[in-house]
Amino acid sequence: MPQQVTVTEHIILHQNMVPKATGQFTRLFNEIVLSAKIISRQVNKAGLVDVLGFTGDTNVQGEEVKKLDEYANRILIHRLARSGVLCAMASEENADIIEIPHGLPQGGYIIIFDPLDGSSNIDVNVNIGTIFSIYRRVSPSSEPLMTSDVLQPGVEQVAAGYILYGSSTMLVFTTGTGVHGFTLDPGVGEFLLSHPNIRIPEQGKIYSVNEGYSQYWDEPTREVVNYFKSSENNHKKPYSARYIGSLVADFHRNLLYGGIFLYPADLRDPKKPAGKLRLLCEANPMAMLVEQAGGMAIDGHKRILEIDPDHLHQRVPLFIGSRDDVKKVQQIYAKYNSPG
Ligand code: P6P
Repeated sequence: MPQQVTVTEHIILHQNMVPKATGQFTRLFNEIVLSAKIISRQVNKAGLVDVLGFTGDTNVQGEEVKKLDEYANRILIHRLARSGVLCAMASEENADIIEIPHGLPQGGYIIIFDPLDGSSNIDVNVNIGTIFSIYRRVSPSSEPLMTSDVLQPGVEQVAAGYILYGSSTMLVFTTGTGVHGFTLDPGVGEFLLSHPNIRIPEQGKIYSVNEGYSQYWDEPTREVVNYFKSSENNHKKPYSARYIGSLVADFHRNLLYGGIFLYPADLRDPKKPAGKLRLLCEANPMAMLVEQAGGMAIDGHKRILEIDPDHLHQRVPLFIGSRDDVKKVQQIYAKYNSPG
């Protein structure tokens, strides 16, 4: 009989090994797990809206399901606020920091999340995901919360992960001691350990980028992508192109198979010179995961986790995946930035 370890058991086991653990983190994580189960149930109904509508099912209304990212956002804010261990939250869907409602107990953690990344794909049944990033408060709890408590560099994350809603629902996360994957058994309603100690291959055979924007790329980005498409790379033949247009799905595949995901800066939108992906709720959590799995994540030059955030919805170029592939990107960009 295979050893069945639930995510709750796994967290308690790991937290028991953390000196001075108070149980606060476990309570926060349990609310993430509950939110994941609730969102998974709703995401998996999305395709049944018309059918359910004919049966008079009042649980799922078209506008509610079509607005699945708003639904996921509401669920996460409601559940996480009731963990009793947060002093603030931030969401990709909310312009400003989310205060904990008065009357609810607070604690020393901050969570930043993208409630349903890639949600535009739900109508065509493409995998989508929730991404989260957890920090400890820096300022004294006796003082008012500081913006600097939320705008911390990625190296300060205490945990990061994602929930992938696809052929099965998976929870993949790290608390700084490796990356572990759990698959939801809907019959039991538990996330069971299915991918212990995930390691990303040091070199991949896949590159993931939206080549539709190639006319907007700068010269180093063009050289980087041509390198992976050529036969003059470490692989001695062209890498396979795989791009779903859903960060969590593209990242998850490359994490398990090896490869590199690129969302470079492009000249398409002068208001978004740094590309589309957000530092705090997308790049940082994925960067912590990939480094914990033996990979790398850079903005073309510097380590994503060492970027000091300027503002909540700051965007960054992202090159993330197998260590040797990301190192190659760094070498090519360095050529264009070396003095002289
Ligand atoms: P593009 C989804 O909208 C998302 O934020 C990520 O999940 C995905 O990687 C990216 O945008 C896709 O962007 O510009 O290629 O459609």
